[in-house]
Amino acid sequence: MTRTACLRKGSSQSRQKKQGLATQQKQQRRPTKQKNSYNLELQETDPMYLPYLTDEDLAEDPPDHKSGYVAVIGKPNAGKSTLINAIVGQKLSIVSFKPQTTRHRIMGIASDKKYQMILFDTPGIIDKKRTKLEERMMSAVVDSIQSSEAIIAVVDAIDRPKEALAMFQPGPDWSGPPMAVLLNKADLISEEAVDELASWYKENCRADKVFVGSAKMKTNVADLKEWAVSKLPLGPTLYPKGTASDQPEKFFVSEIIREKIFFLYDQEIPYCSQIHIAEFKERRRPAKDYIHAQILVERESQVPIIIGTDGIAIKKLGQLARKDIEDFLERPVFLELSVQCSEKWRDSKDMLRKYGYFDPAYV
Ligand SMILES: Nc1nc2c(ncn2[C@@H]2O[C@H](COP(=O)(O)OP(=O)(O)OP(=O)(O)O)[C@@H](O)[C@H]2O)c(=O)[nH]1
Ligand SMILES: [Mg+2]
Repeated sequence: MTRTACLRKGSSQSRQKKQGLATQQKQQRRPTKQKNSYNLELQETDPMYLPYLTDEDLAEDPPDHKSGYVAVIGKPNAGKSTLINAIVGQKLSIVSFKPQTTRHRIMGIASDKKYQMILFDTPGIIDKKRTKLEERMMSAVVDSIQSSEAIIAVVDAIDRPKEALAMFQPGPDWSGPPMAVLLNKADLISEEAVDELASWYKENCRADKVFVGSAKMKTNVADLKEWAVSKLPLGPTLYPKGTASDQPEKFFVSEIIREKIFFLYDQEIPYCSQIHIAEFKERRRPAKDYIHAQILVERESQVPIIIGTDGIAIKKLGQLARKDIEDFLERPVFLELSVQCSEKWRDSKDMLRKYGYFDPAYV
C-alpha cells in the first residue's frame, strides 16, 4: 500500500459507506484525552477527505499498542522539518535553506502495528515577535508542547550551543513531557567537534537524552524515533494506519507553492508572501484538476517582482510548483497563479484568520 499524505478518496457511494465506518470506528477509538479532536471533525464534515479503511485499520490493536503526540521544536533552520520528513518517510513539511520556512504546526504520522506516533512540526522558536503572524507561529509552538507526550528539540551543530540552548532549555521547575535533544547537521563538522559538543550538551542540557546525527543523511534518526516511541503511553490507533498526515490536500498544495517561492525569490519576498487556494476543482479524467492559487504580497512594489520581466518569474514558479503538486497528488493538474497585494497582511488578524492561522486544523 502506498502512503499518501492526504487520506485517499473513494467513489461517493463508497465514501458514504466508509464515512459510517470511519465515524463508528473513530467513536470507538476516540482517545479519552480529547486531544486534537478537531481533526476528526474535519473528516466528518468534509467527505473529500474520508479515508479508505483497510483490513489493518479495522483490526484490533494489540493489547500493548501505544499512541500519542510528539512535538519537534528548535530554532529556525535547525532541521526540524527535515527530521519529521525522515521519521515519517515522506516529504510532508517544506524545507528550505532560509529560516522561518515553517509557519504552521504540521502533523506527520508514523505508524506501525504496535504504535502510532503523531509528530508536530513547529515554526522555529524566535525571541522577538515582530508581527501578528510571528505571534501566531509561536503560539503554534506552545500549543504543540502542551499537547505532547514527548519533545524532540533539534539544534544545529553549527550554532553556538549556549544560544541554541537558551531558546528551549526548560527551567529547573519544568514538569513537562520528557525531552530529547538532537544535535543535528553533525555531517557538517568534524568528529572531534561533534564529540566535544555532545559532551557539552549532555552536561548542560536538562534533557533525558542527547542524540547526535543528521536529519538530512538520516543518521541516528532510527534511534531517536525509537526513543520517542518509547515515551508514548498505551493507547489506541487514532488515524488509519496508512495515513501520513491529516491536513487537507489544499494545505499541502499551498505549502508546495510557498516552498518554490522560498527557492526562487530573494530577500523579503518569501516572508511577505502567503498562498491562498481560491479554487480547487476535481475533474473527471481525462480533464485535469483545476487549482487557482492566489499569491498575496504586502506591497504593490512586490507584485511585479513575483511576476518578473515578461512574466518569466511567475511562469517558472508555476512550472516548478505544478510538477511537485502533480507528484504529490499523483494526478495531473492545471495550476493557475495570480498575484495580489494585501497591505500588512502579516499584521491583520482578519487576514491571518482567512489564511488559516487561527484554524485549529492548521494552527
Ligand atoms: N547538512 C545538513 N543540512 C541539513 C540537515 N538537516 C537539515 N538540513 C538543511 O537545513 C536547512 C533547514 O532545514 P529545515 O528542515 O527547513 O529546518 P527547520 O528547522 O524546519 O526550519 P524552519 O521551518 O525555518 O524553522 C535545509 O537547507 C536543510 O536541507 C542535516 O542533518 N545536515
Ligand atoms: Mg520547518
